[in-house]
Amino acid sequence: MASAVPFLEMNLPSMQGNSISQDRLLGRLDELATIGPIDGGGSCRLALTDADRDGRDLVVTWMKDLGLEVAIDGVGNIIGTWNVGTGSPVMTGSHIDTVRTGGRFDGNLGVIAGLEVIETLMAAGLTPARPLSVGVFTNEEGARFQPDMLGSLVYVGGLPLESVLDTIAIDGAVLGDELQRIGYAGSAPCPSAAPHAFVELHIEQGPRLEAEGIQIGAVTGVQGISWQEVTIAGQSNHAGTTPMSLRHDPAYIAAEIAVYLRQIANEYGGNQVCTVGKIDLHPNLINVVPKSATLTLDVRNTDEKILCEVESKITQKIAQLATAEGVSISSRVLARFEPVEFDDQVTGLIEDLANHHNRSVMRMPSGAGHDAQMLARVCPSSMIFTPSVQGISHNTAEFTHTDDLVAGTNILMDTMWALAHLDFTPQTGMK
Ligand code: HGY
Ligand code: MN
Ligand code: MN
Repeated sequence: MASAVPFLEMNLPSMQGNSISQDRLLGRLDELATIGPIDGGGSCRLALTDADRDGRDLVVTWMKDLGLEVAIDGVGNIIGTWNVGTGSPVMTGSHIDTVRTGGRFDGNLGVIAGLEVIETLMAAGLTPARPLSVGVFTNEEGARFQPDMLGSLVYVGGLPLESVLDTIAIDGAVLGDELQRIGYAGSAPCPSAAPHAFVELHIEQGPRLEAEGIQIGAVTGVQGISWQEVTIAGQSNHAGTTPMSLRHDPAYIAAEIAVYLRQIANEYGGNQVCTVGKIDLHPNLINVVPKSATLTLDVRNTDEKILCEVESKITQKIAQLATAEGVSISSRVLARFEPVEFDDQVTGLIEDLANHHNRSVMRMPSGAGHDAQMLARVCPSSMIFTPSVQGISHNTAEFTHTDDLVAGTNILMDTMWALAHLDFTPQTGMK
């Protein structure tokens, strides 16, 4: 059901001839991309590294230049608020931490577009009925610390801050120490008070919008995510002298697991995806049958029941492989989030506003995890997607056309304005 938003009565900013500034939007995206630069024009700003700190400092400067109230909470989330109007804020935002081979739009667009919306409204002398906030959430990617969306999960009370501060990174660093080291162990309370509503602008990071020739995604929810780390312990031995029949080879089992994940994803089809993204062998030498192999499994589906079924089959298969090879297996859960449904009223509003902006639009679930899926636990939330060229992301070749960036940000502006003037009876199950 789309929203029946009385646009004419709302006098949306775009209806008063206001558009965001393309030059300012692109200028900030370019400037942020220069922090943690890597070949190919992307960035590497793993959460709470020096590069992440430098990116944070830049965004905080932008927020302060806009006169926003800047709050930093105990897990390093940065919230910039334009404190006008009354009541709880309409919030937008995303993340600026990246994967190791990050593009220039993933997360960054959502933060910079939020600032652009506020700056445009200020310049137009338009004051919303509610405060507007822009969030920069810590460790959305989950590349250095797990789980992903860690900062927004703490922000909504999904994980206690104390337990999170002891999280160990893939490089051995401790999350709380890193927050202190980069100067982002803030004092603002978390969990924080729930916003009135939350809407996130993000690139799709997949091929669907481009393939279907659609300009805007009105996102209906986020698929379920299951991350685990599997450690296989075998017998280290000489590569040249050890007969194949006597081997207990963790690398071989790791490879078998990777092959099985591809097989089961193909067997289930549909939205099922399975990825082995990280394999570490020890001692990782050409002439040594490894002592151990540690690998990560990323398994996702929009349907929780199917996701559980796939997880269970993977667990059984790993046990069979281990027994046959005479290796031992241990595993730990790194992240487990059930599928999330966004508030249909907010998704409907986005759909209507896309039409109002003469942009083709379709409803779709998100394949990637996002901070919005955590905010959806405490307030009506949804997302606006812009197309990704060739569906590429988590890759420096990530690209979205300027026209789509500008249209997405203008729709974000009208959505935030409308949300500031709408009172919601939350529809989705708030946790
Ligand atoms: O893994 C994800 O879906 C997101 O990029 N954190
Ligand atoms: Mn992202
Ligand atoms: Mn990402």
